[in-house]
Amino acid sequence: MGSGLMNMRCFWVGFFLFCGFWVSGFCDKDGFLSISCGGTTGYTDSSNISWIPDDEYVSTGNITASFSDPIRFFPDTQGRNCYRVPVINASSLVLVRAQFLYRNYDGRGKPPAFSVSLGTAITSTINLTTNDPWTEEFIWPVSKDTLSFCLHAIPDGGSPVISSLELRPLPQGAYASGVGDFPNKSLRKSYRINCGYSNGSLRYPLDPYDRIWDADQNFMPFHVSVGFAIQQYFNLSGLGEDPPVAVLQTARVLARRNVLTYNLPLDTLGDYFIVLYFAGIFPVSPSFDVVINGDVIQSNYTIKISDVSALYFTQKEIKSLNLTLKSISYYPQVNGIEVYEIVGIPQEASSTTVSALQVIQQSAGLDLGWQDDPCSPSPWDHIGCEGSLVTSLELSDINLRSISPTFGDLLDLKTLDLHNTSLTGEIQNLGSLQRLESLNLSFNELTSFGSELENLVSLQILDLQNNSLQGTVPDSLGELVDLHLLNLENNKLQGTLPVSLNKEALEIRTSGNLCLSFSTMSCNEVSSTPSIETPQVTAFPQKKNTKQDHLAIIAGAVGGAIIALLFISLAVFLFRKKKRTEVTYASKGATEIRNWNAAKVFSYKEIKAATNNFKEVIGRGSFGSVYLGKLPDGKIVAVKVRSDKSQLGADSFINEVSLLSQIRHQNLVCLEGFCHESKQQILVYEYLPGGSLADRLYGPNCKKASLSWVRRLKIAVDAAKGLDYLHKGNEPRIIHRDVKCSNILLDEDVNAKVCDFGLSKQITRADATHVTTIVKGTAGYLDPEYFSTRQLTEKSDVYSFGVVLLELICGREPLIHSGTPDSFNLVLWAKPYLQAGAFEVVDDSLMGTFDGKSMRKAALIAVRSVERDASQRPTIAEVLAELKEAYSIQLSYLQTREHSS
Ligand SMILES: *[C@@H]1O[C@H](CO)[C@@H](O)[C@H](O)[C@H]1NC(C)=O
Ligand SMILES: *[C@@H]1O[C@H](CO)[C@@H](O)[C@H](O)[C@H]1NC(C)=O
Ligand SMILES: *[C@@H]1O[C@H](CO)[C@@H](O)[C@H](O)[C@H]1NC(C)=O
Ligand SMILES: *[C@@H]1O[C@H](CO)[C@@H](O)[C@H](O)[C@H]1NC(C)=O
Ligand SMILES: *[C@@H]1O[C@H](CO)[C@@H](O)[C@H](O)[C@H]1NC(C)=O
Ligand SMILES: *[C@@H]1O[C@H](CO)[C@@H](O)[C@H](O)[C@H]1NC(C)=O
Ligand SMILES: *[C@@H]1O[C@H](CO)[C@@H](O)[C@H](O)[C@H]1NC(C)=O
Ligand SMILES: CC(=O)N[C@H]1CO[C@H](CO)[C@@H](O)[C@@H]1O
Repeated sequence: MGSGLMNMRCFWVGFFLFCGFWVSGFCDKDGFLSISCGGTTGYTDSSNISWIPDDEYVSTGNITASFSDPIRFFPDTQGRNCYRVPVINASSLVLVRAQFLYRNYDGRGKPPAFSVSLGTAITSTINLTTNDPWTEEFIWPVSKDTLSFCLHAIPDGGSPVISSLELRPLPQGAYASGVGDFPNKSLRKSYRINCGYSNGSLRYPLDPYDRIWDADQNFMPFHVSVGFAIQQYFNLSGLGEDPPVAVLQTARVLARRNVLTYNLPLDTLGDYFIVLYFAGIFPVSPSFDVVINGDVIQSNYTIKISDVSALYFTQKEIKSLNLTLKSISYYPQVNGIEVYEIVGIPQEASSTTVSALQVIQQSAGLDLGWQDDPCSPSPWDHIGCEGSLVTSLELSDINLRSISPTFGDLLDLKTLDLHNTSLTGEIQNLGSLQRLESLNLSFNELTSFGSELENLVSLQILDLQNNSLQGTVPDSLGELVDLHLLNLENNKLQGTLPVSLNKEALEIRTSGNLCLSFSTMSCNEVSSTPSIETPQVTAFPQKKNTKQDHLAIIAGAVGGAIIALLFISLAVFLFRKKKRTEVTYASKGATEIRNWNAAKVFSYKEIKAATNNFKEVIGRGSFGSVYLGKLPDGKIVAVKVRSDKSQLGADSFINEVSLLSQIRHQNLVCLEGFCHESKQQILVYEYLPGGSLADRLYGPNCKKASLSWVRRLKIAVDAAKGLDYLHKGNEPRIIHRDVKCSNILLDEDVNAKVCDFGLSKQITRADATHVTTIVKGTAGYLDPEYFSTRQLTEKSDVYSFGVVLLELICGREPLIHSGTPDSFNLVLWAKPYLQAGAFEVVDDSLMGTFDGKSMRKAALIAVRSVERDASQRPTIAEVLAELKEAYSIQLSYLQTREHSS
C-alpha cells in the first residue's frame, strides 16, 4: 500500500517533469541546450546549433579571454564548483556531454586532473595529461527540476577546467531495455561506433539527437574487413533509440574469414551496457553467434532483409570487451555499436530532510553553501551521512538563538552538536529524534530541560554544561536507558538528583551548580539559604568572524539592560503593590488607544462581571486564555486575557486594538472592546459558537465528517473575502501574517471569520511593495520566500491561506511527524498529486461527494498559492474568484444530484 502510493507519486512527479520544458532562456527547436563555458557571446556553429555563454548557470570560476576556445577554470581548489541547469521538460532522459580542454591557460604547462559529478553521482575522473581535449558523455534519467553538473578538485590535481556543456533530450524509453532498474542508474559513454564508416564522426543534424558516432577504422587494427555504404529502403520502426539512418546505411562486414571481432579496452572495471544495431541492407539474411569475452551471448542471430534490429546486453564486472560475431550462414555484419559504463546514482535524501536543512540554514541567517543533495556526491559541510540519511549535524559557534521545530524533522540524526549557538529558553522540538545518540547543547543560555528529552530513547551522551539551567534535574531523564554520560557542569541547578539516575553505567558531572547531589541532606541545607549567584562568565573560543561577535555583544548588552530594567520595574511593582492594594495603570499605549476613539473601553471590574469572575474557559493559546462572557446588554462575547508571560504582549495588543478599531467586515472577527489596566491586556470579541476551523478539522471530538466539501468551500470563500478586504483596503493595507486554521472562526451557521491580528502589519503607500521585518508566523504556514528574504508582502498571506486550502482538501495538518518522511510536510506531499489532478490525497471523508471540476479548481488555486516563488502566486482576489467558482460548481452538482435521486 505504502509503496504503491510512493510509486504513484513518482509517476506523477515524472509526468510533470515530462510535460514541462527546459526553462533556459535559449534552447533550440530540438530542445538542445548548448553552453559555451567561459564564453562571453552567443553564436551558431557549423552544425547550426546555437551556443550561449555560461554565466547564467554557474557562479564561480574564472574565464580566459585570450584563447580562441573559451574555457572556465576554478582556481579555488577547495570543494565543488557547479553548473546548475534548470530542466523541466525532462523528456525523462537526457544526454549530457561535457568537454574539457587545458590549452595551458595558466602558463604552468601542467594539465589538471579532477573529478566530475552529475546529480548525486560522482561519475568520472578527468585527467587532461592523458587526453586533451577530453569528452565525457552521459545518458541521464532526469528526476529533478535542476541538473547539477559539478567539478571537484582532487589533491594535487590543479584547477578544474571546462569548455562546454551540452544537454540533448533523448527519445523516451531509449536505452531502458538493458538497464532494468533505470531510475537509479545512468550510462557513461565508452564507445559509439558507426560501423563501416571511415570518414570522421557523424552527429547533428544527421543524428537528430546529436549523439556523436565515431568512424570505426581505429577499432579494428587486426582484421581486414570492408565497410559498406548502401542506400536502400529499410523499415526503421520499433527501436526506442532511434538510430540515425546515416549510421544504419553503413556496415562492417567480414568478407573472407568467418569471425568479426572488435576489441574495445575499457577505462575501469565495472558493469557495462552494450547495444548492437543491425540493418538488413544486403539482399541476403546472414546468421551468426554473438560472443562477448568468450561467452556466446546470442546464438544463431539472423538479420532479416530490409529490417532494422538491435541487441542489448549487460556485462558485469568487465575490464575490456572482446566482441565477436561468428558466422553461421553468409558473412557476419554489424552497423552500429554503443558501449556504456553503468553508473549507479546514489539515492537522494528525503525532501523533508532537505527542506529542514534549508530552513535551518536560512534561519541561522548564514549561507553555509548548502545546495543540491546534503549527502551525495559528497556531504555538505557540517553534515554527516550514512547513505542518503543525514545522521549528524554540527553547527557550533553561530547564532541560532532557539532550537526551531525544523530540527525535529531530521529524524535520522544520531549526533547533534549545537554548542555555543546562543540558544536560550527551554530544550524543545527535539522529541521526535528517536535515533539521537549524542546531543551537545553546551555553552548556551538554556534555562529549562523542557519536557521532550525523555523521548530521546537512544540517547547515550547528553552534554548540557555551561548553560543557565535552573531548578531540579527532571526524574524522567532516568528513563533514558542507554544514557552513559550526562554533563550538567556549570549550571544553576540545585536539589537532589533523582534516584532514577543513580546507575552504575551512567557518569554524571555536576560541578559548578548551586547544589546538586544524590544526598538529600546537604542540599536541603544549602537551598534553605540560597547564595546570591554572580552572573556566570563563560569563555568562548576566540572566533575570527568579528561581525557576528559584535552583534552578539551588542545583543548581550541590550539584553542585559532590558533584564536590569525589568528587574527594577518588578521591584518597584512589588514595592507599590505592598503599599496599595488596588493600583490602576494607564500606560502611554492605553491613553493613545482611548484617543483613537475605538471600540468600547471596559474596566477590569466590568470584565470580571461579564465573565462571572473568569469562570468558563473556551480556549487556550500561547497568548493566554479565552473566557466566555456576557455583556450587560445580553450579548455573548469571547474575552481574551493575555497572560503576563507573553513578552510581545504589549506591542501586539496595541497593534490588534488599533487595527481592529479601524476595520469592520462580515468575515473579520469584530472587536467589541478592550481593557488595558492593572497590567491587564484584555480583548473583547464577538463570540462565535462554532469554534475554530482547526477544532472542526482535527479537534478531540472533531466533526470533520460534518464538514462537507461545499461547506469547506464556503468557509474558504468567507475567509478569502476577509483577507481580500484586508489586502485591498485603502491606506493602510493590512497583511495578517498569521493566517491558519485556528485563526478562522465559525458561527452557528458555519460562516467563517478571520481572527487574531496580533501579528498583523500595516503597509502604507510609502512602504511601496514590501516591508522588511523580523520573520513571525506559525510553522507549517510560513511563506518560505518571506522566511529567506524577510520581505513581507500580501503574497505571504496567500501562501498561508494556500496551506489552509490544502488542509481543507486533504483533511490533515500542515506538519505531522508520523508516516513516511515524505509526507510530513503537507505542502511538499500534496502539491505534486494535486498539480497532476490526482485526488488520492483528498480527505477520505470527502470521497464520492464532490464534483471533480470543483475539486480541481480548488486544488489548482491551492497549489498555485503555495508556489515557492511569491511572484508566481495569485493575489487573494484571484484566489477568491476561483473559490467562488468552485463553490458554485459544487452547489449545482449537489442540486443536480438531488433532482436525479
Ligand atoms: C539553421 O536553423 C535555422 C532555424 O533555426 C534555419 O532557418 C536555417 O535554415 C538553418 N540553416 C541551415 C544551414 O541548416
Ligand atoms: C580569478 O578571478 C579573481 C577575481 O575575479 C581574481 O582575483 C583571481 O586572481 C583570478 N585567479 C586567477 C588564477 O586568474
Ligand atoms: C594523470 O595522468 C598522468 C599520466 O598518465 C599521471 O602521471 C598522473 O598521475 C595522473 N594524475 C592523476 C591525478 O591521476
Ligand atoms: C570525407 O568527408 C569530407 C568532408 O568531411 C569529404 O570532402 C570527403 O569527400 C569524404 N570522403 C569520402 C571518401 O567520403
Ligand atoms: C576475442 O574472442 C574471440 C572469440 O571468443 C577469440 O577467438 C579471440 O582470440 C579474442 N581476441 C582477443 C584479442 O582476445
Ligand atoms: C538458425 O536459425 C535459422 C532460422 O532462424 C534456422 O533455419 C537454422 O537452422 C538455424 N541454424 C542453426 C545452426 O541453428
Ligand atoms: C537502485 O535500486 C535498487 C532497487 O530499487 C537497489 O537495490 C540498488 O541498491 C539501488 N542502487 C543504488 C546505487 O542506489
Ligand atoms: C522543448 C522540448 O523538448 N519539449 C519536449 C518536451 O517533451 C515532450 C514529450 O516528449 C516533447 O513532445 C516536447 O517536444
